[in-house]
Amino acid sequence: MKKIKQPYFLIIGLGASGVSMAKFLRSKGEAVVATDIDESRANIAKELNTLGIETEIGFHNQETFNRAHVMIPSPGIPLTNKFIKTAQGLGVGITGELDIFTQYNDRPIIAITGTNGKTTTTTLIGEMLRQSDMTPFVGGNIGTPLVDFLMSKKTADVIVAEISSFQLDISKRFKPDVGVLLNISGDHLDRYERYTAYEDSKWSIFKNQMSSDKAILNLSVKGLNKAYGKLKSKIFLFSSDKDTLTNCSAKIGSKQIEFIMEGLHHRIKTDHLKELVGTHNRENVAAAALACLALGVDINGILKGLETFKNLPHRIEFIKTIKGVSFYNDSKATNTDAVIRAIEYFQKNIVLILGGREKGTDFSLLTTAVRQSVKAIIAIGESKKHIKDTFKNICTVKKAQTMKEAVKKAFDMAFKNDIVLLSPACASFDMYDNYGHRGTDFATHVTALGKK
Ligand code: UMA
Repeated sequence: MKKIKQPYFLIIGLGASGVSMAKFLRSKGEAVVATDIDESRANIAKELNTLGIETEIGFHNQETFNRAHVMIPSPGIPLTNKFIKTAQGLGVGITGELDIFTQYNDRPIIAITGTNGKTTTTTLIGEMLRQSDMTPFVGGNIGTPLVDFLMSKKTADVIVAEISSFQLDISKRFKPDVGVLLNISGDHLDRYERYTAYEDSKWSIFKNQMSSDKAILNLSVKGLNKAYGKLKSKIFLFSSDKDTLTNCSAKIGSKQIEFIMEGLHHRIKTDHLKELVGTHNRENVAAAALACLALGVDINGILKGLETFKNLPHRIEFIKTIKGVSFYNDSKATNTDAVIRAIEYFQKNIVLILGGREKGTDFSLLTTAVRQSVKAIIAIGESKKHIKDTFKNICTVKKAQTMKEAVKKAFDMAFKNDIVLLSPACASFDMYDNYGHRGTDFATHVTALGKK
């Protein structure tokens, strides 16, 4: 660190989140230093240098951490990182994107968290608001950092923010006007010492809410009773397996969702929603509609939003049928709960492509669903052996080195009317840049197979 003498913010990691944060703080006149352990971030560092941001790329220097005023780690960097820990021990402050955003934002916020369904629900709320003639800014963990809104010249009636547990872990001040907790199941258990720490992280989305704020909750989330009493905000419940028809709630049936809001009854028919199939999506619809109703949005805009919503890629996405075998890309299913939802949705013979980088994954949680509908598993990625060991006495398990080989082996094992499903229960980073890259590769090999 050559030049900077005054107190500076240290941005750790120059992915999407770090780059935006560095630019934002610099635009506010702050002294900013940024560091990334990956040499390939050198190009983006050059761009930041032109803005007056000093960078250290390809390594981390403890001295640079120790001399910072406040550190801002990217969400993907564990707070147990030794450079961060040492600097914290010396009294260096630490904060994250949510608290910086809270400091500067004056727009109402709908924030959505949960293990699965966050992106779909966030996108759906954005669509419902747009169809109600409102202007939302949709961002957060979904991909566009929240501070991008603060830097843009755009206006918005509402911020719709997808929020991850990693973002919540470092937040002290974030307070959504409407907070949504969709569900909690095992994920990121490589990052959390205990499952309860991950649960607590998810619940913390409500910790700063006041009586005028709203909490949208899945009645079936474990630990609800314990956390419920502590919430200061007004509660709105939804559930697909428990009776919820109290005031301010949604009851999810197999073909419709019923709402009671301050004495008014609404009904949303769901059996025709081809873009939002399965119980998990009906829960997403209920949560999104409740969030909008809680904000005072008219039911007609909500209904229009449902009609115009397009399913997001890599989520039980139909690719192609070849000789009667239908291929589906569910690459976004990066934990066991998401895979169970996909298997339960099909309820027929499935050849499942499973595996990748584990996150403290307990594959045995899939046993019941696999016994019901999976005739064979093709194991890919770093977790191949773990998967083979878990399922070898339950169904046929074959290993594949590449996605091409996995698609070929799956097709060979499938009969007419079977499903080949990529639903990996793992992160993609052992073989790909991200889940999207993995899903696209799967689709490419399926399409090529169809041409042969
Ligand atoms: N890095 C270091 N030092 C380290 C470790 C990493 O410098 O010790 C660097 C890497 O070299 C890399 C950067 O940190 O350049 C990566 O930071 P990051 O992993 O936080 O990635 P971003 O691109 O900033 O993306 C983050 C979120 N990523 C994670 O939470 C892991 C994105 O969520 C989010 O869209 C983006 O900010 C914008 O807000 C992705 C995600 O996978 C989709 N989220 C998890 C999930 O949904 O399950 C939580």
